[in-house]
Amino acid sequence: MAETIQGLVVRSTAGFVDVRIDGEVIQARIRGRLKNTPRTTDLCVIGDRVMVSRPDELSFVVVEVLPRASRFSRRQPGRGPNKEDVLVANLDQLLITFCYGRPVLKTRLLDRFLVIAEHQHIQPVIVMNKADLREPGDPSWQKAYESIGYRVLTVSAGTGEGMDTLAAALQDKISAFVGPSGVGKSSLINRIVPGLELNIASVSDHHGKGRHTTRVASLHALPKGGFLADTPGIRELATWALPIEHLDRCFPELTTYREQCAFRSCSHTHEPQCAVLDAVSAGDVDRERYESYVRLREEASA
Ligand SMILES: Nc1nc2c(ncn2[C@@H]2O[C@H](COP(=O)(O)OP(=O)(O)OP(=O)(O)O)[C@@H](O)[C@H]2O)c(=O)[nH]1
Ligand SMILES: [Mg+2]
Ligand SMILES: [Zn+2]
Repeated sequence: MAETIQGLVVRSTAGFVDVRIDGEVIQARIRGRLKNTPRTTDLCVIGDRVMVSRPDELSFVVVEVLPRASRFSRRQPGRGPNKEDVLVANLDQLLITFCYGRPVLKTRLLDRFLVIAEHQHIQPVIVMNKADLREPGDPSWQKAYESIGYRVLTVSAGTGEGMDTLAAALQDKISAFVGPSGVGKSSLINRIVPGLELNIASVSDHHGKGRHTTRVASLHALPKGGFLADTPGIRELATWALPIEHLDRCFPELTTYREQCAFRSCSHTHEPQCAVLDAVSAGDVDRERYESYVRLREEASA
């Protein structure tokens, strides 16, 4: 077997991947034997570290996908088989992106993104784009998240507001923009990575529904170090492989309370002497966040 070399997957389409090796991007096919191995997860996605061999002058072959340190994934939407849909592997930071104007922010969906980031130990940052469309007055949802300890960055790809702070937060990390279609993920990346010119939705969308302009996820090198992924808009986000008994740990504001419940395996939904339920009643835990917890719990036990 010829010598193998390690690379980083920056784009992945059926059977072929673009791999970055020493600052250069090459196209490689995935070895047949790898493709035919049974699995419940995606074989090779952006952010994966792979071993590549070069059987002859003209071709590159991925012979191994290295274990993932972390991944942003969900349960594959639709009914089909129970399969993991991995969007990006080996992430340091998840840029959970929503916007002012349209499409309107859905905090239930935001909480799903946060839970997945917490479960995978990926640093979450909430990015609110289209600051130019913001109405006067601090929105109340933002204070609730900041008091839990989440960072909220208000930016505008259109006017450039907040872009320096955002760019600084990306330095030397592997980050990914994730969020619904139409919030401006690709627009933000175009502003950060000079000369990239990703496709963005060009006409204003009157219905506020995204149109899925980005179809294939891609990873881009940042000018001063680090990588930044663009991903297609997400409408459905069912958690994958999150044990129900771990769900309360994915809500950082419950940490101090969940240890004080009378029952060790307290679900924090109906038990007596539940410190979480008490904290919700007392207004010490945000009721909307608690409601997200209950819904995710119901879903996980369904
Ligand atoms: N007003 C305003 N509009 C913006 C801003 N940033 C992006 N947009 C607009 O939002 C729309 C969607 O932008 P995209 O960058 O394609 O959104 P996306 O999140 O990549 O969408 P998908 O690829 O479908 O997931 C476009 O019409 C942009 O021009 C902004 O800061 N302010
Ligand atoms: Mg896009
Ligand atoms: Zn409890």
